Parts: sequence; C-alpha cells; structure tokens
Amino acid sequence: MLTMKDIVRDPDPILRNKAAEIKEIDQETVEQLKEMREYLVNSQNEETAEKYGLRPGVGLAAPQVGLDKRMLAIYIEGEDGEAEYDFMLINPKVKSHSVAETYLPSGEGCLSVDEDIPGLVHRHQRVKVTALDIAGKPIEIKAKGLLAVVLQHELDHLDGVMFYDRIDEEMPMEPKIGARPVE
Ligand code: K2U
Ligand code: NI
Repeated sequence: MLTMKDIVRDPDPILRNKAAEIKEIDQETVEQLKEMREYLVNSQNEETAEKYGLRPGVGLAAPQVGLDKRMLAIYIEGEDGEAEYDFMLINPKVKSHSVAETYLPSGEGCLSVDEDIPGLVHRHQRVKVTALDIAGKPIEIKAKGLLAVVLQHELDHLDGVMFYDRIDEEMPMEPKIGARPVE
C-alpha cells in the first residue's frame, strides 16, 4: 500500500514535469492507478490513516507518486461514508469549461506540499473532462462544485502546475469579481 513516504514532495522537479500520455494501458499501469485510489480510500478511513500516518486526500495524480504518466484518482466520500465520487482516469482532457470561476473559501492544500500556503485558488466553476477508464473505455465527466475543484487540482499536477501558482501574490485572499465560493 502507498504511504506518505511514497508521496513526492515539493520542490522535487518531477512535480514540474508535463506527464507523458499513456500509450498502452498495461497491467502495471492499472495496478499503479488502483494503488493511488487505495491511498485515498485508506487516507479517509480514520483508523487506517491514524495507523499509517496518512494525510487525508480526495485526489492523487501519478507524478505525486513519482510516475511520469497522465493518470489520476479521485475518491470523495459523502456524509454517509459511501463513495460519492470514485474515478480512475487515464489521459484525462478538459473538453470545455465555464467562464465563471469558483474557489474553496478555505484555500487549497496539497499532499506534495508540507507547509500551509494561504490564499484563494480560482478555478473554472464547471468543467467537462473526457478520459479512458482502466478498461480503456472512454468516459465523460461533467463536474461542478468540489469535484470540479479537485479535478482541476489533479489535472494541474499532470501539467506540472501547483495550486499556489494560481494564488494572486498581491491580493491572495481577494475573490475575483464574479467568482463564487464552493458551498
Ligand atoms: O493532489 C493532492 O495533493 C491532493 C489534495 C487535492 C486537493 C486539495 C485541495 C483542493 C482540492 C483538491 C488533497 O486532497 S488535500 C486534502 C483535502 C481533503 C478534502 C478536501 C480538500 C482537500
Ligand atoms: Ni496536490
């Protein structure tokens, strides 16, 4: 199982790479992506997270575990502890997005960044993403709210972009005109 020792930390240069397209969805790739998803599931289980010292995460991109592959996992539980969003995406692409912007009022963090970096991270309010699933089947996700934010945070990792790159240096806590907070 993946633990925090497997998570690459800033300023490791791999976090600034543009990850490579996956040409063939081989067994190793599928196993690696399943392990990334398993980290998220484990990190949201209080007992397991405590036992292995896992920082909770709702998304994880391959470069964060040292893999130069365009793939990511998202696992967000609902109030009932069941999976509300559960995705393993291969070669994901943003097909379209809203002009309107959103942000998490509490700002963002990152499993690859140990220190807190305050500031609002403005993202598209809605995104349409296409990808392949682990069976190689095309999927399309229309996301808004927290899922849209998490998706964009992980997609940024595949292009070597860190959340703090998107914090305004002059007015880090100032919402942009027209931007709406994620409820
Ligand atoms: O990619 C990562 O480092 C995992 C982040 C993703 C993320 C951070 C902030 C906003 C959206 C996505 C971890 O999930 S940080 C922990 C976390 C947990 C619940 C909600 C938001 C962030
Ligand atoms: Ni991150």
